[in-house]
Amino acid sequence: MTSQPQTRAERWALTLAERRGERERTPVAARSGSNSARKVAFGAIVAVVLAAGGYLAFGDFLDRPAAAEGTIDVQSSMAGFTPSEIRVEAGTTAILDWWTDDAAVHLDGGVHTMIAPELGLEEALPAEGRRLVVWQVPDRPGTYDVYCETCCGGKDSPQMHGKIVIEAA
Ligand SMILES: [Cu+2]
Repeated sequence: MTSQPQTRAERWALTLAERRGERERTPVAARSGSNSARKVAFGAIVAVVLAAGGYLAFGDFLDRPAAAEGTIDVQSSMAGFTPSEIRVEAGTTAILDWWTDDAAVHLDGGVHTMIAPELGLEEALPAEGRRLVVWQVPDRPGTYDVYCETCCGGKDSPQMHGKIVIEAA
């Protein structure tokens, strides 16, 4: 007696059964293995994207050398001065380590400024620049206004004002 299927329908049934059997024989471990390989690949891509984003967000900051010793770190940006309150000692020489990441296109004349007429301060900082401002602090303790007049509305914008606090020596 033969076990060969005789009809077309029987042959099809056999073919389908073989295919089903093939799928079932494929080890579960292999299938989930390729699945976790995909997860690892996805995780790696996510990690690379996050790292690149982090570098773009903080790279400039990380590359920037720390403020020189004895200097006061001051940043100018569209948010104004950071810190917004600069503390110095009366009658001393203060050195401001002044910097900005802003591009020239956002700044009138391509500079941020630092202006405190009462204190004899009138300085400019080129876009994406950094410079030291050596300043002889008057012997007049008190709180003074300082502002930038070359961006974001300048003197008329409260945002562009900071404070200089001169402390008694
Ligand atoms: Cu400015």
